[in-house]
Amino acid sequence: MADLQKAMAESARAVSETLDRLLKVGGGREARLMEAMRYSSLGGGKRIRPFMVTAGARLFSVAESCALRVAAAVEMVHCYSLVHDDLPAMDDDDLRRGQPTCHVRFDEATAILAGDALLTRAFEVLADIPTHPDPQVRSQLVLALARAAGADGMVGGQMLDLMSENESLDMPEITRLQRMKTGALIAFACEAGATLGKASEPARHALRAYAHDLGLAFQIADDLLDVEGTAAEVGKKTGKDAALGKATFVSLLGVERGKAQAQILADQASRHLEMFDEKADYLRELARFVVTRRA
Ligand code: GRG
Repeated sequence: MADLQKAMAESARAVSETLDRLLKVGGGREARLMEAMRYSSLGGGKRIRPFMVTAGARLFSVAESCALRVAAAVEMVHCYSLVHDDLPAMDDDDLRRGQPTCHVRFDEATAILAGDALLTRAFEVLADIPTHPDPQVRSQLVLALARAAGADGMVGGQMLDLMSENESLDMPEITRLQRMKTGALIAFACEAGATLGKASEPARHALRAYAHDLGLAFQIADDLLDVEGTAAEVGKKTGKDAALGKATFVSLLGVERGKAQAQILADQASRHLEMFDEKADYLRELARFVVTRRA
């Protein structure tokens, strides 16, 4: 795990540098918008999704500069979702990554605009030439991220989540909701390196299967942290799912079975990587990290 932590820290540093370059504050009166975008994307976070991109790209010897742009784009989309999720109209949270949320630090209208602009900047980055010399690869990345982030993916999942308060969803319904809300972006991140590297269909299939199981394991771990973690550890309010009467994997399975299920999924995720050599060790270790993390 020591190696993984070093590799994640190095990837996080490189992604932050890339975000810093891609989100430069200009001189106009609208500079406040970019300040809110930078506040929401440069102030911490585990950078798990960007790491999935850089670790996946490593399997196919993709140029680091290309992988980092895709990693930054996926983090921009993730940060936009957090900014909007924290708004009073949604979860109404005042703490994120241990800091005041964007609408608390700035104001609601600025937070909405900062989220919108992070989302659009992500697509601008993917579509731009330095992301990959082949326009077809760039177009594939744009299409895949749009699908993962939109109505059939993350935003659709958020809609289902908002509608599920005080409803008793069953396991297939929760699984569908979470695969859309958090799984789709994770799946994009895990497959992006294969897209950049023009990998074979079997390789892509293996990464999709890995992402499927890892995404569910990630969500169960997130549910467990909401039950067992503290705000100081997690950097956001905990105990929210129970307070809102939300059905989660853990409310259905209970804590102990939830932990066991997360472990089974993480092991299963790693087994999907059998066709890859030791270059996939970081992804294998990541599966263990996802279910043992405390934040
Ligand atoms: C509002 C469009 C819109 C979508 C919101 C993903 C999402 C949908 C909301 C995020 C809220 C949330 C707490 C979801 C649960 C899983 C999750 C995405 C947790 C946060 O991800 P981490 O743990 O966070 O990777 P860091 O801060 O480390 O990046």
